[in-house]
Amino acid sequence: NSYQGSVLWFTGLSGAGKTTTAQYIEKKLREQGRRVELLDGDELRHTICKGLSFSREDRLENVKRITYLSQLLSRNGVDVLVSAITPYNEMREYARQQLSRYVEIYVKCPLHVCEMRDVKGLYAKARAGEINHFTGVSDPFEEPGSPSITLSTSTSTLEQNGQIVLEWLNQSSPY
Ligand code: GGZ
Repeated sequence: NSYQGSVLWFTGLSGAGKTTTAQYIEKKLREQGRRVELLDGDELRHTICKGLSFSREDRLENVKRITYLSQLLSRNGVDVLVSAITPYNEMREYARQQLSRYVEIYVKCPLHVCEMRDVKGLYAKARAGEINHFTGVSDPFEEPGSPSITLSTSTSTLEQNGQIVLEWLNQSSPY
């Protein structure tokens, strides 16, 4: 089997909806009979990325490990969905260079909306100074310059965004 999986890389602020969107697409792709794996930055930080901080250096290391896992899976025909903030252009360029079927999906949502949602209460903690280097508050997020797809989670529904990605995939042969 020479099918090469794609790597759908969801980048964006904490709380923008990366994981929720990725989970939705994961389910749809699985229903199409594809083999799919979702790699969630926040989850991997409890296992193979345990102990890494949120310094620029450690974030890059985090992304390198996720990229490596994505390589192993995708070359064996698994479609990979990555959900990780990936705040620096340098990191996204690294992933793009390493992965032959890299699809960058910018999950766009204004900071004030992420902050209003504050699903995990992390923004409040960051504002209170309890979390240092928090992306968007006390650490940078460089806007992706040329994503394959941009999704707006503040103005579109989950279903609409899912549809955009699935249609994009259908149109990009040989996917
Ligand atoms: C950003 C942080 C931080 C800091 C903890 N900055 O929304 P979440 O909670 O579930 O996902 C975020 C996750 C970020 O890990 P990533 O591996 O995606 O980041 S990166 O790609 O930059 O390596 C957030 C939580 O961890 N979190 N502290 N300081 N997000």
